[in-house]
Amino acid sequence: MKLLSRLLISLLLAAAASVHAATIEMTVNGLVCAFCAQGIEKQLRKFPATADVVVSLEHKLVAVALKDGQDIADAELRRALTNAGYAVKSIQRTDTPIADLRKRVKQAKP
Ligand SMILES: [Cu+2]
Repeated sequence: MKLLSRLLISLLLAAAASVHAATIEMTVNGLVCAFCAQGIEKQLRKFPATADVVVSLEHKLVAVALKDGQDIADAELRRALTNAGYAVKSIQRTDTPIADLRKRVKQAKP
């Protein structure tokens, strides 16, 4: 019985996690300096759904943490980055906490 309820709880947690992505990870070309990174971060923080932003030049990574239950449409993300002068190569929604991404880009080279 204990095992069954534990199984049920883990299934529920897995279902809840898949419903809303916490993080949007984007691969962006054209990032060359810290000034680019700052500009992108500023653009993305304008979205009301943005909770946090991580930009890594080395990894060509731009990540946005979303506020609970909120989202930003792909078209809006592309528009913001294209207007700032960068090319979005991919947009991926993940459950990776932004703190983990921040740690990953600080530690590892791509
Ligand atoms: Cu730059």
